[in-house]
Amino acid sequence: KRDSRFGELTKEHIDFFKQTLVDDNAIIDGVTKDASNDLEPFNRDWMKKFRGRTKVVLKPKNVDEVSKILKYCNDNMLAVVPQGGNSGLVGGSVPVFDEVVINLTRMNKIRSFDEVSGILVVDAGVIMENADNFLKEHGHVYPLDLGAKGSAQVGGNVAANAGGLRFLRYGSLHGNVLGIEAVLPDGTIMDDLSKLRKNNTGYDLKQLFIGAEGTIGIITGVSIVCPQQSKAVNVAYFGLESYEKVQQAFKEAKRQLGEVLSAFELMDAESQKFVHKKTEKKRPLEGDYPFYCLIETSGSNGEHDNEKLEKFLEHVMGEEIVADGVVAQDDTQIADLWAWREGITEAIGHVGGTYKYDLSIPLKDLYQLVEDTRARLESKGLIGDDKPARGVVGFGHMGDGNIHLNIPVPKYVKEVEEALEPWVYEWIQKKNGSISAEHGLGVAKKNFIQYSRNETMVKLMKQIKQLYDPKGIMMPYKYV
Ligand code: FAD
Ligand code: 2HG
Ligand code: ZN
Repeated sequence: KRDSRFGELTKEHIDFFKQTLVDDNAIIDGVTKDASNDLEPFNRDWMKKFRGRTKVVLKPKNVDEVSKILKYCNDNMLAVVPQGGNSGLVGGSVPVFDEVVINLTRMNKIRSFDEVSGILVVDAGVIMENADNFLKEHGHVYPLDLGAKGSAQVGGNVAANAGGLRFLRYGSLHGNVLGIEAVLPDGTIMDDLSKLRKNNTGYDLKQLFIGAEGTIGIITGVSIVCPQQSKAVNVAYFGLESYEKVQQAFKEAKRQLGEVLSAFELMDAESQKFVHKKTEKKRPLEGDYPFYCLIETSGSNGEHDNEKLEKFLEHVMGEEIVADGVVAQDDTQIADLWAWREGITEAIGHVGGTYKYDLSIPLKDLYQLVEDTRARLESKGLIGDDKPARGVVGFGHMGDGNIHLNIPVPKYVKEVEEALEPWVYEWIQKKNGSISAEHGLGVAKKNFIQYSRNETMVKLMKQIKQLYDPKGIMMPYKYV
């Protein structure tokens, strides 16, 4: 139900926004005229699962504009949703009712880069692929990579504390983000855009914004440390006969590839079928296997890395840990192999909708959940070509103990949802896992936080929210 404490937008509000954001295309105004078509992409999430009905999208150009409009919203009790590239997968980036959308797209400047330290300072709205391309021109890479890099923004990455495909090597944004500039709901600008690797002067407040999903303020600038681009990158794609062998392969990869290992990703047979159906590309391996892994190495010495990788391959094939494998010979083949992993979400999306669960589970049980889910939906007669669910797919960041359980459906239906929730979350709780490894809670998981956090933790979160956003204008109806 819409919270009646929040004001409804009027012409007067629009006049203020127009005075404050002077550029022509800075406002999509659905209050004084009909703008439903223009507003639609900002109201609808990537999965087409959540849909709001905002009447206004504001696109500020700098931190002062963000500050003025947030203060105004706070003074006038207008609810707010910050929005980046709108690629989030938990419905956080779109309004639930008529919240004001503050979209960061136009804050897209690279502020500075230091080639010696590798520290990049950007506006929050810089698209991650643009950041990565800029960094590559300077011999560096963005420490994060994910399938939505063409639309997701640096600010969105930080707000969601995204993990992605380079996490195994470069770690969490909690370590890589050195500073944040943010605007609090009352308009206060929090300038903590530090460029220091170490800074132990009191509480590290910027950490609260990493993963806060827009609930305590709007991130406008980010300082982030970026690694050198590796001269030698190799990618291999394997087929394996069992999850037991996948675990052995991971152990061997860590043991033998150690410091050059930069990704270890898991894809099950169903995930690869969906990609194949969508792309119709020739599959990397001839045979069919229940599991596939993608391994990437990144190092500074090509000869040394190749030698290591070859030895590793010889070993895992000789010991029959890996049934078959292929190694990319050039950059095109590297991209082609990665597409079998990165393309899964999009390929599955073509079915229509997807029930998505993004979970951390102790490695030994990581795939068991997918099998249990398959058995459960099968026993209820819910999976099949003419059934409500078209499959049960498991893939993810094996190296980080993070699996993505996806159930593609032509239409979102209660029957499937009720079979999955809260059952999946109960399963996770029993294993002491996390119901959100890297996508956040948004609106999708707001009722399930207690499966991964105890009462004391939830209470402390509420206190923090109260402190930063006493009027509760940021992201109402979402997780806190
Ligand atoms: P949005 O979707 O716009 O917003 C995400 C959340 O952050 C929302 O709650 C929003 O309110 C808030 N927010 C956005 N910008 C700001 C800001 N400036 N200040 C405050 N709050 C803000 N995620 C992963 O972790 N790993 C993956 O591998 C991965 N792969 C993906 C692949 C595909 C194909 C897709 C569609 C998504 C994937 N995601 C992944 C999820 C998503 O792309 C990431 O979470 C991404 O970081 C979101 O960035 P965004 O700019 O699109 O943010
Ligand atoms: C990935 O790892 C993303 O590809 C998306 O986090 C996962 O679609 C998903 O469930
Ligand atoms: Zn992921």
